Amino acid sequence: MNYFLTEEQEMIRDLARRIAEEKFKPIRSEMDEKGEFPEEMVKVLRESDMFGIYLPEEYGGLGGGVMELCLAVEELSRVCGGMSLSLAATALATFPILLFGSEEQKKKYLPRLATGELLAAFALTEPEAGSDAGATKTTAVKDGDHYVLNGTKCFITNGSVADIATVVAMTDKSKGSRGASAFIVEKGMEGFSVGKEEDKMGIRASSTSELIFEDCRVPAENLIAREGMGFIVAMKTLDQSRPGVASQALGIAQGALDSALEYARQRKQFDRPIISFQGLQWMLADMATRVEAVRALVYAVARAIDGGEKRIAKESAICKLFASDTAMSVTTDAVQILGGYGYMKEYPVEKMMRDAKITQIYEGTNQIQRDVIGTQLIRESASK
Ligand code: COS
Repeated sequence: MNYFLTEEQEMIRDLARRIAEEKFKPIRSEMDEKGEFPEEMVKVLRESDMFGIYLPEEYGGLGGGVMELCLAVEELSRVCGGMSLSLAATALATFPILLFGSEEQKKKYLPRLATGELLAAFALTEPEAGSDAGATKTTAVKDGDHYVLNGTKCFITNGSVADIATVVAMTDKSKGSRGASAFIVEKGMEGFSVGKEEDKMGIRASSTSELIFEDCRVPAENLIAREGMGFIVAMKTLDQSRPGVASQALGIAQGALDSALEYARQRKQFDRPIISFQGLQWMLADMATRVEAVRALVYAVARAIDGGEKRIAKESAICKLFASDTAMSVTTDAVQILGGYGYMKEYPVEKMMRDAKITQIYEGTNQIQRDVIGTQLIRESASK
C-alpha cells in the first residue's frame, strides 16, 4: 500500500532495506548463534548516515523525526531484530538529551550521536525497579560541582558498547518518583563500569548488560533538565521511543510473513502447494491483516509525534502493545506454517519468534502498556 512517504523517507526506507538484505542477511544466523554484537554492521549504518536520520539538521542530523527512525528500524528488523538495536537503542538513549537537554548538552553530544561516532544506552531498569520505574535505588549525591552515583542498572541494551549512557538516579529518595534525576554518563568516567553481559533467548546480535556505578563522579553540567525531573524525562522518553519498538516488532512480523508466504508457495503436500489449502490461506490472510494494521498505526502515531502532538502516552503504548503482540502471534504462526522446518535453525522464522518475544517485554511490559492506556482512558473520560 502507498503510505505517501516523502522522497527522503522512501530513500531512507530503501537504503535500510538494502543494508538489511545485503549486509545483515548473510551474517544474521552466525551472529545469532554466537550472540555477538555486530561491530562491522555499526560501521555500515554509520557510513550510511543512519544514526542521524531522526535528529535535527542544526545538530548534524538529517532533519527527520520518529517516522524516519521507524522506517529504518522496521526495514532493518525485517531481516534481523537484533542488529537493528544498535540504532534503535541509541535513539532511545538520545531522546532524553533531544527532548530535555540544555543547548550545551545538545551541542556537545547530538552531532556525535548523529554520525554514529557515539553509541548510547538508556539506563533506567534495575534489579528491583523494572515495571516499577519509580522504585529506582541508584543514588546521585551532589558533591560540589559533581554528582556521585552509586548503584547498578540491569538489562541495558547497548550496555557494553555504549559511549554514553543516559541514567536515572535518585537525588532525593524522600520524594519518590519526584526525587529522580537524569544524567549523561560517559564511558571512562571514574567509577563507571560494565558488569555482567547477558546470554539471551533472542535479539542475540545485540548487547545487553549491567552497568555499575561505584562512587562515579559525574559533572553537574551533565544533569539533564533539573533535579527531580528524572521520572518525567524517562516517561516522556518512553512515550517517544515506543513507536520505535513497535516498528522493530513490525519489521520482525513482516519478515516472518514474507518467509511463510514464500515457503507456502513452494512446499508441496498432497500433490499441491500448501498455499492452495484454504486453512493456510486464511492463516496468511490473518497474519497480513494484523501486520498491515500495525503498520498503519505505527506510521500514524509516528507522524502525529513529528507533527507536534504532545499527548502521546496512550497512543505510543497502544502502538507498542499491538505491534509486539502481533509480532509474537505472526512469528508463531510462521513457525507453524513451516512446520518441522520452521522449528529448525536452518530457517529464519524460529529466530524471528525468539526475537519477537522481547518486544512484549522491554520498554515496558505489555501489562504496563495496558496500565498506561487504562490510566489515560480514565483521565480522558474524567475531563469530558
Ligand atoms: N508523561 C508525563 N508525565 C507522566 C507520564 C508521562 N507519560 N507518566 C507518568 N507521569 C507523571 C504522572 O503524571 C505523575 O505526576 P505527579 O507526581 O505530578 O502526579 C508522576 O509522573 C508519577 O506517575 P505515576 O503515579 O503514574 O507513577 P507510577 O509510579 O505509578 O508508575 C508507570 C507509572 C507504571 C507507568 C511507570 O512506572 C512505567 O512506565 N513503568 C515502566 C517502565 C519501563 O518502561 N521500563 C522499561 C525499561 S526502560 S527500556
